[in-house]
Amino acid sequence: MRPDKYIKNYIDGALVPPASGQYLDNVNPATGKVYSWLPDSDAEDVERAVAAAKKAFPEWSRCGVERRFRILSRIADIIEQNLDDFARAESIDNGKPLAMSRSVDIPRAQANFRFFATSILHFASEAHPVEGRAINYTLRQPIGVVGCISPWNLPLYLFTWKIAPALAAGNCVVAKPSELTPMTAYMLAKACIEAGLPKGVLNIVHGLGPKAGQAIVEHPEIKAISFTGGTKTGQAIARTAAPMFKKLSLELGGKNPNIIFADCDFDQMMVDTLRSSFSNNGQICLCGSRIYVERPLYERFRDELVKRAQFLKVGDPFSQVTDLGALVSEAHMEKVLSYISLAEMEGGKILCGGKRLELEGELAGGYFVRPTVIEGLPLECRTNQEEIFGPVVTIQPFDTEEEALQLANGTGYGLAATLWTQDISRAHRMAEQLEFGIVWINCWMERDLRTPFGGMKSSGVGREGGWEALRFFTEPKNVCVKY
Ligand code: TXE
Repeated sequence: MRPDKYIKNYIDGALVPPASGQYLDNVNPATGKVYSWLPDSDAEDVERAVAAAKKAFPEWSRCGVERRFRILSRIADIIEQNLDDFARAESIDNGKPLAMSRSVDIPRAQANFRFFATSILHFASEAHPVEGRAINYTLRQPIGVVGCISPWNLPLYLFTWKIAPALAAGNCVVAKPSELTPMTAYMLAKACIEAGLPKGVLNIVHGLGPKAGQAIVEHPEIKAISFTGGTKTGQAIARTAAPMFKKLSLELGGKNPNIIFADCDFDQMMVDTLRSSFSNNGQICLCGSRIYVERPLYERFRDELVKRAQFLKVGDPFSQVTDLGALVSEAHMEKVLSYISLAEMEGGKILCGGKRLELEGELAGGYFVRPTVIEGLPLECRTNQEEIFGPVVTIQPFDTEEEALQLANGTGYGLAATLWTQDISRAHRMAEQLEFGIVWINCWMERDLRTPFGGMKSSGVGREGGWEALRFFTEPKNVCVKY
Protein backbone atom coordinates (compact mmCIF):
# COMPACT_ATOMS: atom_id res chain seq x y z
CA MET A 1 0.00 0.00 0.00
CA ARG A 2 1.81 3.10 -1.26
CA PRO A 3 1.20 6.66 -0.12
CA ASP A 4 0.14 9.07 -2.90
CA LYS A 5 1.23 12.64 -3.58
CA TYR A 6 -2.34 13.96 -3.43
CA ILE A 7 -4.23 12.79 -0.36
CA LYS A 8 -8.01 12.54 -0.77
CA ASN A 9 -10.97 12.64 1.57
CA TYR A 10 -12.84 9.39 2.21
CA ILE A 11 -16.54 10.12 1.94
CA ASP A 12 -19.41 7.72 1.29
CA GLY A 13 -16.98 4.88 0.59
CA ALA A 14 -14.97 6.74 -2.07
CA LEU A 15 -11.68 8.64 -2.18
CA VAL A 16 -12.64 12.12 -3.31
CA PRO A 17 -11.02 15.55 -3.75
CA PRO A 18 -12.11 18.45 -1.52
CA ALA A 19 -15.25 20.32 -2.64
CA SER A 20 -13.24 23.53 -3.03
CA GLY A 21 -10.46 21.87 -5.04
CA GLN A 22 -7.96 23.51 -2.67
CA TYR A 23 -5.00 21.63 -1.16
CA LEU A 24 -2.55 22.28 1.68
CA ASP A 25 1.17 21.51 1.72
CA ASN A 26 2.29 18.44 3.65
CA VAL A 27 5.85 18.86 4.92
CA ASN A 28 8.42 16.19 5.75
CA PRO A 29 9.78 17.55 9.06
CA ALA A 30 13.14 15.79 8.69
CA THR A 31 13.88 17.77 5.50
CA GLY A 32 11.61 20.79 5.86
CA LYS A 33 10.36 20.16 2.32
CA VAL A 34 6.84 19.76 0.97
CA TYR A 35 6.38 16.19 -0.23
CA SER A 36 2.62 15.81 -0.69
CA TRP A 37 -0.66 17.70 -0.48
CA LEU A 38 -3.81 17.24 1.56
CA PRO A 39 -7.36 18.48 1.04
CA ASP A 40 -8.13 21.90 2.50
CA SER A 41 -11.63 20.73 3.35
CA ASP A 42 -14.42 22.98 4.57
CA ALA A 43 -18.01 22.82 5.82
CA GLU A 44 -19.18 21.53 2.43
CA ASP A 45 -17.01 18.39 2.71
CA VAL A 46 -18.16 17.87 6.29
CA GLU A 47 -21.79 18.23 5.16
CA ARG A 48 -21.27 15.49 2.55
CA ALA A 49 -19.55 13.27 5.13
CA VAL A 50 -22.38 13.72 7.62
CA ALA A 51 -25.01 12.96 4.97
CA ALA A 52 -23.17 9.73 4.05
CA ALA A 53 -22.81 8.75 7.71
CA LYS A 54 -26.50 9.38 8.40
CA LYS A 55 -27.47 7.23 5.44
CA ALA A 56 -25.20 4.39 6.59
CA PHE A 57 -26.27 4.47 10.24
CA PRO A 58 -29.52 2.42 10.23
CA GLU A 59 -27.84 -0.61 8.68
CA TRP A 60 -24.49 -0.40 10.51
CA SER A 61 -26.11 0.09 13.91
CA ARG A 62 -28.36 -2.94 13.43
CA CYS A 63 -26.17 -5.34 11.47
CA GLY A 64 -25.09 -7.16 14.64
CA VAL A 65 -21.86 -7.25 16.60
CA GLU A 66 -20.64 -10.37 14.79
CA ARG A 67 -20.53 -8.54 11.46
CA ARG A 68 -18.90 -5.47 12.96
CA PHE A 69 -16.34 -7.73 14.64
CA ARG A 70 -15.48 -9.37 11.31
CA ILE A 71 -15.05 -6.15 9.36
CA LEU A 72 -13.01 -4.37 12.05
CA SER A 73 -10.80 -7.45 12.41
CA ARG A 74 -10.22 -7.38 8.67
CA ILE A 75 -9.08 -3.75 8.90
CA ALA A 76 -6.65 -4.82 11.65
CA ASP A 77 -5.35 -7.61 9.38
CA ILE A 78 -4.75 -5.20 6.51
CA ILE A 79 -2.84 -2.77 8.73
CA GLU A 80 -0.74 -5.68 9.97
CA GLN A 81 -0.05 -6.96 6.45
CA ASN A 82 1.07 -3.47 5.39
CA LEU A 83 3.09 -2.68 8.51
CA ASP A 84 6.18 -1.55 6.60
CA ASP A 85 4.33 0.83 4.28
CA PHE A 86 2.33 2.33 7.13
CA ALA A 87 5.44 2.71 9.30
CA ARG A 88 7.45 4.41 6.56
CA ALA A 89 4.60 6.80 5.83
CA GLU A 90 4.21 7.64 9.53
CA SER A 91 7.90 8.42 9.92
CA ILE A 92 8.03 10.62 6.82
CA ASP A 93 4.94 12.53 7.92
CA ASN A 94 5.82 12.95 11.59
CA GLY A 95 9.63 12.79 11.72
CA LYS A 96 9.73 9.98 14.28
CA PRO A 97 12.25 7.13 14.00
CA LEU A 98 11.13 4.31 11.72
CA ALA A 99 11.93 1.85 14.52
CA MET A 100 9.29 3.56 16.65
CA SER A 101 6.62 3.62 13.93
CA ARG A 102 7.29 -0.09 13.28
CA SER A 103 7.27 -1.19 16.90
CA VAL A 104 4.83 1.23 18.55
CA ASP A 105 2.58 3.36 16.34
CA ILE A 106 1.41 0.96 13.67
CA PRO A 107 1.20 -2.20 15.83
CA ARG A 108 -0.90 -0.20 18.27
CA ALA A 109 -3.21 1.06 15.49
CA GLN A 110 -3.74 -2.54 14.47
CA ALA A 111 -4.29 -3.53 18.11
CA ASN A 112 -6.89 -0.78 18.58
CA PHE A 113 -9.06 -2.29 15.84
CA ARG A 114 -8.56 -5.83 17.09
CA PHE A 115 -9.17 -4.91 20.71
CA PHE A 116 -12.47 -3.09 20.07
CA ALA A 117 -13.60 -5.62 17.44
CA THR A 118 -13.48 -8.31 20.12
CA SER A 119 -14.61 -6.02 23.00
CA ILE A 120 -17.96 -5.40 21.38
CA LEU A 121 -18.65 -9.15 21.40
CA HIS A 122 -18.37 -9.06 25.20
CA PHE A 123 -19.94 -5.70 25.94
CA ALA A 124 -23.03 -6.11 28.12
CA SER A 125 -25.39 -3.83 29.98
CA GLU A 126 -26.90 -4.00 33.45
CA ALA A 127 -30.26 -5.14 34.83
CA HIS A 128 -31.79 -3.85 38.08
CA PRO A 129 -34.58 -6.09 39.33
CA VAL A 130 -37.07 -4.72 41.90
CA GLU A 131 -38.07 -7.93 43.70
CA GLY A 132 -41.62 -9.08 43.04
CA ARG A 133 -42.55 -5.98 41.09
CA ALA A 134 -40.50 -4.91 38.11
CA ILE A 135 -37.27 -5.18 36.26
CA ASN A 136 -35.16 -2.39 34.88
CA TYR A 137 -32.69 -3.11 32.17
CA THR A 138 -30.30 -0.78 30.39
CA LEU A 139 -30.12 -0.65 26.64
CA ARG A 140 -26.81 0.69 25.37
CA GLN A 141 -27.47 1.99 21.88
CA PRO A 142 -25.12 3.68 19.43
CA ILE A 143 -25.38 7.46 19.44
CA GLY A 144 -25.60 8.03 15.69
CA VAL A 145 -23.04 10.13 13.83
CA VAL A 146 -20.01 10.99 15.96
CA GLY A 147 -16.92 13.13 15.36
CA CYS A 148 -13.33 12.05 16.09
CA ILE A 149 -10.52 14.62 15.94
CA SER A 150 -6.94 13.57 16.60
CA PRO A 151 -3.47 15.15 16.86
CA TRP A 152 -0.11 14.68 15.15
CA ASN A 153 2.10 13.17 17.85
CA LEU A 154 0.89 9.56 17.52
CA PRO A 155 -1.06 9.94 14.29
CA LEU A 156 -2.60 6.59 13.35
CA TYR A 157 -2.34 5.30 16.94
CA LEU A 158 -4.64 8.00 18.35
CA PHE A 159 -6.87 8.27 15.28
CA THR A 160 -7.76 4.56 15.52
CA TRP A 161 -8.01 4.70 19.34
CA LYS A 162 -11.15 6.79 18.78
CA ILE A 163 -12.51 5.42 15.52
CA ALA A 164 -12.34 1.72 16.46
CA PRO A 165 -14.57 1.90 19.58
CA ALA A 166 -16.96 4.33 17.85
CA LEU A 167 -17.46 1.93 14.94
CA ALA A 168 -17.54 -1.19 17.13
CA ALA A 169 -20.38 0.33 19.15
CA GLY A 170 -22.38 0.81 15.95
CA ASN A 171 -21.89 4.52 15.28
CA CYS A 172 -21.01 6.10 11.97
CA VAL A 173 -18.02 8.41 12.12
CA VAL A 174 -16.79 11.67 10.62
CA ALA A 175 -13.11 11.87 11.52
CA LYS A 176 -10.33 14.36 10.99
CA PRO A 177 -6.64 13.59 11.52
CA SER A 178 -4.15 16.38 12.14
CA GLU A 179 -3.31 18.44 9.07
CA LEU A 180 0.37 17.94 9.99
CA THR A 181 0.20 14.13 9.72
CA PRO A 182 -2.57 13.08 7.32
CA MET A 183 -0.90 10.29 5.35
CA THR A 184 -1.60 7.18 7.41
CA ALA A 185 -5.24 8.23 7.87
CA TYR A 186 -5.48 8.33 4.08
CA MET A 187 -3.95 4.85 3.92
CA LEU A 188 -6.44 3.71 6.55
CA ALA A 189 -9.24 4.81 4.21
CA LYS A 190 -7.82 2.48 1.56
CA ALA A 191 -7.64 -0.32 4.14
CA CYS A 192 -11.31 0.24 5.02
CA ILE A 193 -12.32 -0.01 1.36
CA GLU A 194 -10.29 -3.22 0.98
CA ALA A 195 -11.85 -4.65 4.16
CA GLY A 196 -15.37 -4.11 2.83
CA LEU A 197 -16.45 -1.50 5.38
CA PRO A 198 -19.88 -0.39 4.10
CA LYS A 199 -19.81 3.04 2.49
CA GLY A 200 -20.50 6.01 4.73
CA VAL A 201 -19.77 4.15 7.97
CA LEU A 202 -16.42 5.91 8.32
CA ASN A 203 -15.71 9.24 6.61
CA ILE A 204 -12.32 10.92 6.83
CA VAL A 205 -12.18 14.64 6.13
CA HIS A 206 -8.74 16.24 5.96
CA GLY A 207 -7.90 19.85 6.63
CA LEU A 208 -7.31 22.62 9.13
CA GLY A 209 -8.62 22.60 12.69
CA PRO A 210 -10.42 25.96 12.70
CA LYS A 211 -12.04 25.15 9.33
CA ALA A 212 -12.73 21.42 8.79
CA GLY A 213 -12.39 20.59 12.51
CA GLN A 214 -14.68 23.40 13.59
CA ALA A 215 -17.27 22.35 10.96
CA ILE A 216 -17.34 18.88 12.55
CA VAL A 217 -17.67 20.26 16.07
CA GLU A 218 -20.53 22.62 15.19
CA HIS A 219 -22.50 20.28 12.91
CA PRO A 220 -25.89 19.72 14.57
CA GLU A 221 -26.18 16.12 13.33
CA ILE A 222 -22.90 15.09 15.02
CA LYS A 223 -23.95 14.08 18.49
CA ALA A 224 -20.63 13.36 20.21
CA ILE A 225 -17.06 14.60 19.85
CA SER A 226 -14.00 12.65 20.88
CA PHE A 227 -10.94 14.90 20.76
CA THR A 228 -7.26 14.60 21.63
CA GLY A 229 -5.04 17.66 21.36
CA GLY A 230 -3.99 20.86 23.06
CA THR A 231 -5.84 22.22 26.11
CA LYS A 232 -6.65 25.53 24.36
CA THR A 233 -8.19 23.68 21.42
CA GLY A 234 -10.15 21.55 23.88
CA GLN A 235 -11.54 24.71 25.45
CA ALA A 236 -12.56 26.06 22.04
CA ILE A 237 -14.29 22.78 21.19
CA ALA A 238 -16.14 22.74 24.51
CA ARG A 239 -17.30 26.33 23.94
CA THR A 240 -19.02 25.26 20.73
CA ALA A 241 -20.15 21.75 21.64
CA ALA A 242 -21.29 22.13 25.26
CA PRO A 243 -24.22 24.50 24.56
CA MET A 244 -25.33 22.05 21.86
CA PHE A 245 -25.37 19.32 24.57
CA LYS A 246 -23.02 17.06 22.67
CA LYS A 247 -21.30 14.25 24.49
CA LEU A 248 -17.66 15.25 24.89
CA SER A 249 -14.48 13.31 25.53
CA LEU A 250 -11.45 15.60 25.73
CA GLU A 251 -7.93 14.22 26.15
CA LEU A 252 -5.75 17.28 26.53
CA GLY A 253 -2.27 18.28 27.58
CA GLY A 254 -0.11 17.31 30.51
CA LYS A 255 2.79 18.49 32.64
CA ASN A 256 3.59 15.17 34.15
CA PRO A 257 5.83 14.67 37.19
CA ASN A 258 8.29 11.84 37.80
CA ILE A 259 8.89 11.42 41.53
CA ILE A 260 12.04 9.48 42.30
CA PHE A 261 12.88 8.29 45.81
CA ALA A 262 16.41 7.32 46.83
CA ASP A 263 15.32 3.72 47.54
CA CYS A 264 14.33 3.05 43.90
CA ASP A 265 15.83 0.45 41.59
CA PHE A 266 18.27 2.94 40.09
CA ASP A 267 19.10 1.11 36.87
CA GLN A 268 15.50 0.41 35.90
CA MET A 269 14.48 3.92 36.91
CA MET A 270 17.19 5.44 34.70
CA VAL A 271 16.14 3.39 31.66
CA ASP A 272 12.49 4.35 32.04
CA THR A 273 13.14 7.97 32.97
CA LEU A 274 15.20 8.46 29.82
CA ARG A 275 12.30 7.02 27.84
CA SER A 276 9.65 9.07 29.62
CA SER A 277 11.70 12.22 29.03
CA PHE A 278 12.62 11.87 25.38
CA SER A 279 10.52 9.19 23.64
CA ASN A 280 8.99 10.58 20.47
CA ASN A 281 10.93 13.78 21.23
CA GLY A 282 8.82 14.33 24.34
CA GLN A 283 5.78 14.67 22.08
CA ILE A 284 3.62 12.22 24.02
CA CYS A 285 1.01 13.60 26.38
CA LEU A 286 2.22 11.01 28.93
CA CYS A 287 5.91 12.01 28.87
CA GLY A 288 7.30 13.10 32.24
CA SER A 289 8.62 16.65 31.98
CA ARG A 290 9.12 17.61 35.64
CA ILE A 291 11.49 15.29 37.46
CA TYR A 292 11.64 15.43 41.25
CA VAL A 293 14.45 13.48 42.93
CA GLU A 294 14.96 12.80 46.64
CA ARG A 295 17.96 14.85 47.68
CA PRO A 296 20.43 12.06 48.59
CA LEU A 297 20.08 10.70 45.04
CA TYR A 298 19.89 14.05 43.23
CA GLU A 299 23.45 14.58 42.06
CA ARG A 300 23.98 10.99 40.99
CA PHE A 301 20.70 11.10 39.07
CA ARG A 302 21.46 14.47 37.46
CA ASP A 303 24.89 13.40 36.21
CA GLU A 304 23.58 10.11 34.87
CA LEU A 305 20.58 11.69 33.10
CA VAL A 306 22.75 14.32 31.44
CA LYS A 307 25.29 11.69 30.36
CA ARG A 308 22.59 9.49 28.86
CA ALA A 309 20.76 12.41 27.21
CA GLN A 310 23.97 13.54 25.53
CA PHE A 311 24.52 10.02 24.27
CA LEU A 312 21.14 9.91 22.47
CA LYS A 313 21.47 10.07 18.70
CA VAL A 314 19.35 12.77 17.07
CA GLY A 315 18.90 12.66 13.32
CA ASP A 316 17.62 10.76 10.31
CA PRO A 317 14.36 8.98 11.21
CA PHE A 318 15.34 6.26 8.76
CA SER A 319 18.71 5.47 10.32
CA GLN A 320 18.78 2.43 12.57
CA VAL A 321 20.91 4.21 15.16
CA THR A 322 18.57 7.19 15.58
CA ASP A 323 16.91 7.65 18.97
CA LEU A 324 15.21 11.00 18.32
CA GLY A 325 13.99 12.12 14.91
CA ALA A 326 12.64 15.53 13.91
CA LEU A 327 10.00 17.56 15.74
CA VAL A 328 6.71 17.62 13.87
CA SER A 329 6.85 21.11 12.35
CA GLU A 330 8.86 24.30 12.18
CA ALA A 331 6.26 26.14 14.27
CA HIS A 332 6.40 23.46 16.94
CA MET A 333 10.22 23.50 16.96
CA GLU A 334 10.13 27.30 17.39
CA LYS A 335 7.69 26.87 20.28
CA VAL A 336 9.99 24.36 21.99
CA LEU A 337 13.07 26.55 21.46
CA SER A 338 11.22 29.58 22.80
CA TYR A 339 10.45 27.66 26.00
CA ILE A 340 14.14 26.85 26.38
CA SER A 341 14.97 30.58 26.08
CA LEU A 342 12.22 31.31 28.59
CA ALA A 343 13.71 28.75 30.99
CA GLU A 344 17.05 30.59 30.83
CA MET A 345 15.32 33.93 31.42
CA GLU A 346 13.56 32.42 34.42
CA GLY A 347 16.95 31.47 35.90
CA GLY A 348 17.21 27.86 34.77
CA LYS A 349 20.58 26.29 34.05
CA ILE A 350 20.75 24.31 30.81
CA LEU A 351 22.75 21.18 31.65
CA CYS A 352 22.70 19.73 28.14
CA GLY A 353 21.07 20.35 24.77
CA GLY A 354 19.13 23.60 24.59
CA LYS A 355 19.68 24.13 20.89
CA ARG A 356 18.51 23.24 17.45
CA LEU A 357 20.68 20.64 15.76
CA GLU A 358 21.68 21.64 12.21
CA LEU A 359 22.33 18.61 10.05
CA GLU A 360 23.75 18.45 6.55
CA GLY A 361 22.62 17.32 3.12
CA GLU A 362 18.97 16.27 2.71
CA LEU A 363 18.33 16.87 6.41
CA ALA A 364 19.69 20.44 6.43
CA GLY A 365 16.20 21.95 6.73
CA GLY A 366 14.95 19.45 9.34
CA TYR A 367 13.48 20.39 12.70
CA PHE A 368 15.90 18.74 15.11
CA VAL A 369 16.43 19.76 18.74
CA ARG A 370 18.95 18.24 21.14
CA PRO A 371 17.58 16.56 24.28
CA THR A 372 17.57 19.21 26.97
CA VAL A 373 17.86 18.96 30.75
CA ILE A 374 17.33 22.08 32.88
CA GLU A 375 17.83 22.58 36.63
CA GLY A 376 17.32 25.34 39.14
CA LEU A 377 13.73 26.38 38.35
CA PRO A 378 10.96 26.81 40.92
CA LEU A 379 7.55 25.15 40.56
CA GLU A 380 5.72 28.42 39.89
CA CYS A 381 7.65 29.49 36.77
CA ARG A 382 6.06 29.13 33.33
CA THR A 383 8.60 26.51 32.25
CA ASN A 384 7.33 24.26 35.04
CA GLN A 385 3.66 25.13 34.59
CA GLU A 386 3.08 25.04 30.83
CA GLU A 387 3.18 22.11 28.46
CA ILE A 388 6.28 22.29 26.24
CA PHE A 389 5.74 18.99 24.42
CA GLY A 390 9.35 18.68 23.31
CA PRO A 391 12.59 16.94 24.35
CA VAL A 392 12.90 19.15 27.42
CA VAL A 393 12.79 18.19 31.11
CA THR A 394 13.42 20.08 34.33
CA ILE A 395 14.92 18.47 37.42
CA GLN A 396 14.63 19.49 41.05
CA PRO A 397 15.51 17.89 44.43
CA PHE A 398 13.00 17.34 47.25
CA ASP A 399 13.33 16.36 50.91
CA THR A 400 10.03 14.86 52.09
CA GLU A 401 7.10 12.89 50.78
CA GLU A 402 4.79 15.86 51.47
CA GLU A 403 7.01 18.18 49.47
CA ALA A 404 7.10 15.72 46.58
CA LEU A 405 3.30 15.54 46.56
CA GLN A 406 2.97 19.29 46.68
CA LEU A 407 5.35 19.71 43.76
CA ALA A 408 3.74 16.93 41.73
CA ASN A 409 0.19 18.24 42.25
CA GLY A 410 1.26 21.86 41.80
CA THR A 411 0.19 22.55 38.22
CA GLY A 412 -3.14 22.94 36.45
CA TYR A 413 -2.68 19.59 34.69
CA GLY A 414 -3.45 16.07 35.91
CA LEU A 415 -2.77 13.48 33.26
CA ALA A 416 -0.06 11.06 34.46
CA ALA A 417 2.43 10.75 37.31
CA THR A 418 5.30 8.31 37.70
CA LEU A 419 6.60 7.23 41.08
CA TRP A 420 9.82 5.33 41.82
CA THR A 421 10.20 3.71 45.23
CA GLN A 422 10.65 0.26 46.75
CA ASP A 423 8.48 1.22 49.74
CA ILE A 424 5.13 -0.37 48.96
CA SER A 425 3.22 1.53 51.64
CA ARG A 426 4.53 4.86 50.40
CA ALA A 427 3.66 3.90 46.84
CA HIS A 428 0.01 3.20 47.67
CA ARG A 429 -0.25 6.17 49.99
CA MET A 430 1.01 8.56 47.35
CA ALA A 431 -0.98 7.00 44.51
CA GLU A 432 -4.10 7.86 46.47
CA GLN A 433 -3.07 11.50 46.83
CA LEU A 434 -1.68 12.20 43.39
CA GLU A 435 -4.20 14.23 41.36
CA PHE A 436 -3.72 12.42 38.07
CA GLY A 437 -5.77 10.11 35.87
CA ILE A 438 -2.87 7.65 35.64
CA VAL A 439 -0.23 6.80 38.25
CA TRP A 440 2.64 4.57 37.21
CA ILE A 441 4.67 2.94 39.98
CA ASN A 442 8.13 1.71 39.05
CA CYS A 443 7.32 1.82 35.33
CA TRP A 444 6.27 4.18 32.55
CA MET A 445 3.94 3.68 29.57
CA GLU A 446 2.98 0.21 30.70
CA ARG A 447 -0.30 0.33 28.78
CA ASP A 448 -3.27 -2.00 28.99
CA LEU A 449 -6.09 -1.14 26.58
CA ARG A 450 -8.74 -2.17 29.14
CA THR A 451 -7.88 0.54 31.67
CA PRO A 452 -9.54 3.97 31.93
CA PHE A 453 -7.36 6.47 30.09
CA GLY A 454 -7.52 10.22 30.59
CA GLY A 455 -6.76 13.14 32.83
CA MET A 456 -8.03 15.36 35.62
CA LYS A 457 -8.01 19.17 35.86
CA SER A 458 -6.93 20.86 32.59
CA SER A 459 -5.86 17.50 31.16
CA GLY A 460 -9.37 16.75 30.07
CA VAL A 461 -12.84 15.43 30.59
CA GLY A 462 -13.90 11.80 30.35
CA ARG A 463 -11.97 8.59 29.89
CA GLU A 464 -11.06 6.48 26.90
CA GLY A 465 -10.09 2.79 26.79
CA GLY A 466 -11.91 -0.47 27.43
CA TRP A 467 -15.53 -0.26 28.57
CA GLU A 468 -15.14 3.49 29.16
CA ALA A 469 -14.83 4.06 25.41
CA LEU A 470 -17.77 1.80 24.59
CA ARG A 471 -19.86 3.54 27.24
CA PHE A 472 -18.92 6.93 25.81
CA PHE A 473 -19.94 5.88 22.32
CA THR A 474 -23.32 4.50 23.43
CA GLU A 475 -26.42 6.09 24.90
CA PRO A 476 -27.75 4.28 27.99
CA LYS A 477 -31.54 3.86 28.05
CA ASN A 478 -33.38 2.61 31.12
CA VAL A 479 -36.29 0.31 30.24
CA CYS A 480 -38.61 -0.48 33.16
CA VAL A 481 -41.04 -3.42 32.95
CA LYS A 482 -43.66 -3.92 35.67
CA TYR A 483 -45.06 -7.42 36.18
O1 TXE B 1 -2.75 20.93 18.56
P1 TXE B 1 -4.26 21.12 18.28
P2 TXE B 1 -1.51 21.80 18.06
C1 TXE B 1 -0.47 20.16 22.83
C2 TXE B 1 1.00 20.47 22.76
C3 TXE B 1 1.10 21.30 21.53
C4 TXE B 1 -0.18 22.09 21.63
C5 TXE B 1 -0.66 22.66 20.34
O2 TXE B 1 1.39 21.23 23.88
O3 TXE B 1 2.22 22.11 21.52
O4 TXE B 1 -1.12 21.18 22.11
O5 TXE B 1 -0.58 21.69 19.32
C6 TXE B 1 -7.63 20.05 15.45
N1 TXE B 1 -11.94 22.71 16.15
N2 TXE B 1 -0.80 18.87 22.25
O6 TXE B 1 -1.88 23.23 17.86
O7 TXE B 1 -4.53 22.41 17.59
C7 TXE B 1 -6.35 20.00 14.66
O8 TXE B 1 -6.61 20.18 13.29
C8 TXE B 1 -11.77 21.42 15.90
C9 TXE B 1 -1.08 17.83 23.20
O9 TXE B 1 -0.92 21.15 16.92
O10 TXE B 1 -4.95 20.85 19.54
C10 TXE B 1 -5.85 18.62 15.02
O11 TXE B 1 -6.54 17.64 14.24
N3 TXE B 1 -10.56 20.86 15.73
C11 TXE B 1 -1.61 16.65 22.59
C12 TXE B 1 -6.25 18.48 16.49
O12 TXE B 1 -7.26 19.46 16.68
C13 TXE B 1 -9.49 21.64 15.84
C14 TXE B 1 -1.35 16.32 21.21
C15 TXE B 1 -5.12 18.74 17.48
O13 TXE B 1 -4.54 19.97 17.20
C16 TXE B 1 -9.61 23.02 16.11
C17 TXE B 1 -1.10 17.47 20.38
C18 TXE B 1 -10.92 23.56 16.26
N4 TXE B 1 -11.13 24.84 16.54
C19 TXE B 1 -0.82 18.68 20.92
N5 TXE B 1 -8.37 23.55 16.16
C20 TXE B 1 -2.00 15.48 23.43
N6 TXE B 1 -2.92 15.66 24.37
O14 TXE B 1 -1.52 14.38 23.22
C21 TXE B 1 -7.50 22.55 15.93
N7 TXE B 1 -8.17 21.38 15.73
